[in-house]
Amino acid sequence: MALSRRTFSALAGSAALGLALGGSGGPGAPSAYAARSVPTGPAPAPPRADGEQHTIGYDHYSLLVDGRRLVVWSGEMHPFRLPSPSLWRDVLQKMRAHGYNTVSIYVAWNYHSPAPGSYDFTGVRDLDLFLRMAAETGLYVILRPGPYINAEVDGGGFPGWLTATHGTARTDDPTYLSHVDEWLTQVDRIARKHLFTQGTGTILLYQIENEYDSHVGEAAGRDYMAHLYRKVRADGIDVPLFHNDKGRNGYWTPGSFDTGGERGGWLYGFDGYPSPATTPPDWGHYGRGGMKGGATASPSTPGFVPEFGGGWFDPWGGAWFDGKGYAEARRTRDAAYERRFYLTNLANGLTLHNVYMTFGGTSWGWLPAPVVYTSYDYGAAIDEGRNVTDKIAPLHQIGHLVQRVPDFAKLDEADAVKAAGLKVYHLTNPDTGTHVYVARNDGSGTVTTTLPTDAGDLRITVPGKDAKLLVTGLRLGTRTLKYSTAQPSMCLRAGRQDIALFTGRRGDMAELVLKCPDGTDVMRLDPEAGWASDGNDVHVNAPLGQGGLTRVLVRDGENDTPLLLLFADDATSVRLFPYDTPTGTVLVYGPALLRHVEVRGSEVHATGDITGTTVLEVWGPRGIRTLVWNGRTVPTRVTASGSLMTTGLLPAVPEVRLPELGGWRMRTENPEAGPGFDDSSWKAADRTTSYSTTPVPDGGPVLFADDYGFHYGDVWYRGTFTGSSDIEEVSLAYSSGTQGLLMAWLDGEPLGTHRMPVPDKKTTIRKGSWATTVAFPVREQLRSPGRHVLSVLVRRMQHDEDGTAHDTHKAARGLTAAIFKGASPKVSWRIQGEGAPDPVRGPLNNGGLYGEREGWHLPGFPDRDWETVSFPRSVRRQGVTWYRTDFRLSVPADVDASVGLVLEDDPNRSYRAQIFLNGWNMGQYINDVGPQHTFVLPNGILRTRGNNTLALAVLSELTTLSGPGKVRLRLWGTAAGGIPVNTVPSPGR
Ligand code: IPT
Repeated sequence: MALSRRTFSALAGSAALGLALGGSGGPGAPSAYAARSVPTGPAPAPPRADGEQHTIGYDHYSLLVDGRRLVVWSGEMHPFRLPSPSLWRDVLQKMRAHGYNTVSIYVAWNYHSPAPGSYDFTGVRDLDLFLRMAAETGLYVILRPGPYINAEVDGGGFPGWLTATHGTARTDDPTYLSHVDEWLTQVDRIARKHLFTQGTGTILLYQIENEYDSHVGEAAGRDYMAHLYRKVRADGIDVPLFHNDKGRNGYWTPGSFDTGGERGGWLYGFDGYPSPATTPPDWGHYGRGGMKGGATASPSTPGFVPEFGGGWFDPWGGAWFDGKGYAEARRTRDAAYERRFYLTNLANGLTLHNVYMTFGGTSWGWLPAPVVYTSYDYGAAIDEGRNVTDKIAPLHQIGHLVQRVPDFAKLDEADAVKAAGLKVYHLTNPDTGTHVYVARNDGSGTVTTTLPTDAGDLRITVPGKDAKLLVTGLRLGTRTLKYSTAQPSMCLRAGRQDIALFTGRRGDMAELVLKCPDGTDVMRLDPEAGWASDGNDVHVNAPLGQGGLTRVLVRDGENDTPLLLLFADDATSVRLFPYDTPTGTVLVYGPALLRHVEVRGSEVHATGDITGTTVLEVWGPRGIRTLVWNGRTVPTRVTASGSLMTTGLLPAVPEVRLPELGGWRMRTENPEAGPGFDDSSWKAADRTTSYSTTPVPDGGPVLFADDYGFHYGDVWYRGTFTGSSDIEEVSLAYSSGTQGLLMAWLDGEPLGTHRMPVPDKKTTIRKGSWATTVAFPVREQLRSPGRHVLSVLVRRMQHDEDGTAHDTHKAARGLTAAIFKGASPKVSWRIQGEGAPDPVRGPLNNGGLYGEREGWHLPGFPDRDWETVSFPRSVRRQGVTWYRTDFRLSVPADVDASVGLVLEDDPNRSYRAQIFLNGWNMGQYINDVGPQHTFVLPNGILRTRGNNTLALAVLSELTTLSGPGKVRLRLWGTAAGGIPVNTVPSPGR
């Protein structure tokens, strides 16, 4: 066993690091630090910006924070997918309460940079604020600023303007690197103020690049990675760096590229998104079953999965993609899926885990990559409306377990164990002697069988496609557990007693045996539990989920620390929240969420959320007598289990009523289609060269929108030519991404619409390029000598990601060529896309529709003279129609209401709508594609106590009638509690 240990300490600058880490030893050379085994012991206290210097080291088993073993249990969320900073804190607190100790975030370059040299980290882009909140919440941060991130965002996070630059991205091309350096300088300037090593924040680890599996064996790739490494170090980032290997191929292990002589500052990580249909893979160090790659590729660093599926993304609906909506993702990757795969990861000795996603959020505006629609809910444990779903149970239980039971930070493989019908993993902790068994059922039927353990044969039941964790010989405070058929989920000391929680499925029978001296006094505090003593051991059993929490108190004369055993099924276990305060640990049972606890003398002040009537019960430091919940003292009594329990039930959430939406006003636009429109302020599209990967058509001109500085949303073209009666047809070639669309007019008369892909799949699109040519016959009355104007609107569905590092984000967007049949007139083109970026809402909020350029989406736009209409609507029109209304909400101040907007209509109608709430582009609804019908309206942008403006920009075709049909507000979740929400500035007109 390799026991070398590396400490990566708080040092500024890479030179000093190189020294401290042992200079320029080659790959595999012994670390400057003597090999020394780090014993199993309590995990470090939850992190904060405490002003102290800290070390972040590691050995083969785990990270070592200030010399203590830390299991990283991290959840991914993207601040850029939640454009209301107050709500970041809500999600972070939910993660902390449910067992996470770390948050992992991407930082998306495109979100912060509207143009080269221009960077914005204010408002909804305030990275500094996010990092402060994470530290205040007591979470470590894994920072992942790319420069490439993938993440199902436009261009994989590359800014639109990068598509129009020279050089191949994701290589060591100097032009590309100069842009990258500019980005990293900006991010690192903020990140270096929040390093855990420096005590100024909680950044623990930092990722460079993302799933980079091209150019691996080439100098272009190695030099690129080396450049990024050195750049980040030169910027003063002194925490361990890492990369997430896409294919578990052993790419980018320590020593695989030049880190400038620095050793010990690089971890190896690999990602995994196994399909629910597969057998969970053995990716740990043990290299079981001949498995190569995974952690075996880097024996000196701890097993690290920077991304492991906590759900999956969903594509557009309709015949082509068949996205089914996120309820389906949450069904196919349900709680049992997470338990089965994550327990396998634990059984593989992995000790750094990140659940991608834990909160998916919203790809609002023009953020989504072509592969996804607006919602990025991901089927994650916390849904897009910020509601905690029942998928949280395994994550909550495992998260608290690995934080509060230190044995899991150091596991060796132990003798093989077999149990009929199950796959069994057997591990031990070499210091404590605890044995760990993960019993996994890969079949679909329930298996009841005998599991031979070192503490004897255990009768266990594991449902199909599920898994169970058992331990023997585990220290529970001052006592020892012989075995348990239920999973230990936490063990803590509250006041003068130890508390241990055991969990399982509803209806399971938990059986456990404690080593206890004769004369042990066992008190069953809830009637469903049973117990017996045989002089040496105490046997306890409890059916799970019969009446909530089951409590059993164990006391004996020789030991003045009682042990309280708690038994809970999944639904009950997620209402148990441990919280460390400076006065000691507090355990709270009952609420839907515990946000914060403070002990002030004999008073416990706790805040959190309640979603249904409940008791509150609190165990804590000695002498607590009063419980103050969300600022109000609640009557309590002291129970036999040593807790304070409310004497009555806390009330459920007050009712929240949402108004009907009415009073719509309507205005049509697209004057650009008319022959008389003045386009003299538009840019002339007359370039002849481009850095796009799409070839410029012979004889030019370049019509690609990116080359004219238009990167997001809709783009208009007007081509003026002198006509002749010979023109029979005009063919328009365009490239748009998945659900793009092109509409054309000649002299103001509709020529037609083409959609990408056509819904019946009969289109001739080259998959991957989303480019095609469409021919429009020109009717006789439009063929005449004299001036003609061809107007074309292209809805672009963002740039491709660049997953393979072949500049696919540079595929053209917009019109690519126009060809006439019957004649070849010389056309002079002008182009217009989005206006100057909205300084508050950012570059991805708007495209180039007339209404957007004129501010029709903004609050306060004078719409009094617009026509009054009511929904449902039935119109036939090619072009853009806007609808606006106002509505007022009065949600009680102490209620967190999550609100969505629902659009529904006859699915045969071909139209789509962009949804603007108070000027913020909350996404795109495509009526005949779906699958998304509900769009989140995030509080902060949504004024829950005030007035709101809703605007819909509807793009409709001639082929069918168009709506909107039914448009309504929907209550997505309510909780009594919540967090204070600051209004997000929403400047109007
Ligand atoms: C992996 C990416 O790293 C991440 O950004 C995201 O795209 C995720 O997948 C899927 O949601 S890459 C993939 C090949 C698994």
